Amino acid sequence: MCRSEGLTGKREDTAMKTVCVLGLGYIGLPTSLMFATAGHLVRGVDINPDVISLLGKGSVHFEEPGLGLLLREVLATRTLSLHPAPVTSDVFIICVPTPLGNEKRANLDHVRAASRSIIPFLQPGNLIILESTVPPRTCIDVLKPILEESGLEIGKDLFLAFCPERVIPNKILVEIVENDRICGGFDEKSLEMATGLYRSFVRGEIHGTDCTTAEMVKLMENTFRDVNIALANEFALICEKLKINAWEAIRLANKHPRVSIHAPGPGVGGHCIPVVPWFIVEKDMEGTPLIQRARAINDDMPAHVARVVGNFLDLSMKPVVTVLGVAFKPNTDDASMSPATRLIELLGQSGAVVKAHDPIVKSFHVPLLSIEEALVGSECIVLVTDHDEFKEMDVAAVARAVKKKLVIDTRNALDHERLRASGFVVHVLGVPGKDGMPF
Ligand code: SAJ
Repeated sequence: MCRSEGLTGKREDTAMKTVCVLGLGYIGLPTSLMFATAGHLVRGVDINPDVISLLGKGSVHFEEPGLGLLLREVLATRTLSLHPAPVTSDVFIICVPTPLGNEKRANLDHVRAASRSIIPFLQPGNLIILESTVPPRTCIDVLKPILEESGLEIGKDLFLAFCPERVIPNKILVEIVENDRICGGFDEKSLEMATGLYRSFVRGEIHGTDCTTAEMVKLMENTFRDVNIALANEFALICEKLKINAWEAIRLANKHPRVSIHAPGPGVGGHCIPVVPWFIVEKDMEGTPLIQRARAINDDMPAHVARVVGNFLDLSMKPVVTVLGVAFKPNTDDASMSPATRLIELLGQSGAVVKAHDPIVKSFHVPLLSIEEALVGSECIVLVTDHDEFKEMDVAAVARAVKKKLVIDTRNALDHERLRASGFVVHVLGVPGKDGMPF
């Protein structure tokens, strides 16, 4: 037995387990750290030797508040050990990526490989938990047959559950503890075991259901967000045409007690929201017109922003366009599937010389320049990511650096009055051309 106080502050007697976590990325690493802090013996496994070696030195491979500190703590107390391959354990938790594959279907190669890799280590009584986001029925149709190649039967010798994460980057260590969780069990016993395990650190409620419902719940959550962002984007485009301010209209509509319209923007990025709706669509192409339309609207937003830039500048004349921010969301270093990628590509194809700057992102597929370099000769600044740093920019210095004073703010995040006072023409996504420019 172990007493878990740790980060959860909750004193709960739970049987100490050996927990093997497969995949030490955005979810697997924090999950390992939380189980280790709660007193379990965690074996973190990653197929990438660089990740194992870096983590072993107490450094983390992505930015997340508090993560490095916690890693060093659990390494020092030896409640976390790091391994290149699975180790015999009571529980196996699979946290591997499920990217979008061919024909916009989930690529489950990593899930299959991780499941196969634990077969030699499975013993009667083991619990296997999938955390990766997957299409409905993956536990039943994909995981179960693979795990049963061990000769052990799910529901009799082995127990299986799907327990998706719900955390948001930058607040992972808070949300992983505080948020309610959904836990889908193959049967009652699997559900009971998985729920008991997560209770060792989760302070939110744990809601039990079956595996396939839990898989669908996870997809519904992100699809809800994607469809709502598409609605906000569609409103923004209509408001531009109607010559009204979409942000003001949304603010007022949200005064209704049952309305909560999302924010328009240059498109939707990240590991999940642009990908996950397709995991529902692949199960029923004919039955998902709304989800598919929402995806198309959000995917087209970078093209809309590129068209707006083209309304102000003759791109064939090769003007320098400065893209500020390539992260998919503010104050993070994560540029996965960022709308900046498509925008930069489209502007480049139209002839613009694109210079990109991001104060936080370290690596991106196009070179990231310093703010000074990115502004030299600029004829248009496009704000893509609303990092705090951009909101605090020295407007007078920016005005001195650029060739032409034009800003396109796709997030309605900058101080437009200050920019205009320094002589900038400012266009805001979803707002008619105050400065006299047509759409
Ligand atoms: N965005 C908008 N308008 C909005 C909100 C977001 O354009 O009103 C854009 C953002 O700029 C960003 C993208 O959408 O490019 C996604 O950002 P996000 O912050 O909404 O989502 P993620 O991908 O960081 O995290 C989501 C979360 N899911 C939900 O909010 C339903 C998180 O809780 C999940 O854990 C995560 O997906 C996941 O892993 O599934």
